[in-house]
Amino acid sequence: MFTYTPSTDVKRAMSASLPIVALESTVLTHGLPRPQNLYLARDMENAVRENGATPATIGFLDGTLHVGLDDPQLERLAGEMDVYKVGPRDFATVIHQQASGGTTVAGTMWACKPAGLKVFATGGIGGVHREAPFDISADLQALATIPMIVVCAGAKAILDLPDTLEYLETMGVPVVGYGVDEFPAFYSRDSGLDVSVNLETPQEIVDFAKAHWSTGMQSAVLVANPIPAGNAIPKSVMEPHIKRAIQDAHDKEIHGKEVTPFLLQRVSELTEGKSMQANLSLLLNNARLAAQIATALRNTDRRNQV
Ligand code: PSU
Ligand code: MN
Repeated sequence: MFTYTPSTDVKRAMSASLPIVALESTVLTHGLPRPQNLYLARDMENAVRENGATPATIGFLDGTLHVGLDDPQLERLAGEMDVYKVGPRDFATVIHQQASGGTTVAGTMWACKPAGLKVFATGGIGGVHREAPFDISADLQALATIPMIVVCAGAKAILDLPDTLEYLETMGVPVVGYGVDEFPAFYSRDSGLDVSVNLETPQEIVDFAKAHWSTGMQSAVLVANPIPAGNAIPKSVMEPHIKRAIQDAHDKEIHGKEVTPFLLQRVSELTEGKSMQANLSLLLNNARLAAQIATALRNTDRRNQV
């Protein structure tokens, strides 16, 4: 296993077996404009703390993988202009170049392996892109192979959601709706698509994940937590903006890892910032739920030990 540097808080939480929630950092470096990205990072960390867990925002600074960033480090990563978007294939690049970068969902999950972290909150996972069937986010590969509980608000609505769910089924990743039967679509609570199971409480999610892993399965459990109703934008309102943004990406010949950041930013412009507000709201909502799940997981492990 490779090495990582835990923050003081994370080290303390690890040695006392306290609940920890991993947080990604591509959303900071590539997903949101400044300075909202830094405010969001702090708000997510506070949301985790208020719900009884220790936040571990993960990212690379000068080639070192940090599991938990202290506030000056968070400020630095959120303020850097030219940093990498670090998926699994970019780990060697940033280590070799001693560079900095925000880890994607897949990159963050990979970093959680040596750190032994089991619960992770993000906004929306990557997936299969529309009209580009071979542009499949490495997030799906990570979900297929790393046993963690990942809390999201569904897959980003800019994606092909039916194909994304098909891929997750192929790879043996259960998709849990948190109190819902319908797979949420990031900005919207509706998608017309089914989850594989509807669970109502953090404890139920923990029991479900334990059952999943007791079978020897090594895949993640994906928890889809719908955006709070007050900040949701109906699918019918979002869809024309998303179509327009995808067309713009085509016209501008945006490819590869630039596609997702471009689409998120373009959709935010087209909705006059409403989609960004929705994005912030669902990120906090997921941080809260993940902290509750991490706490339930720790309590369950303690009970099982005695
Ligand atoms: N969710 C957000 N904003 C983001 C992302 C997710 O609300 O910026 C990031 C995540 O880090 C995710 C990445 O892993 O986008 C997916 O990128 P790609 O489609 O290139 O795999
Ligand atoms: Mn891609």
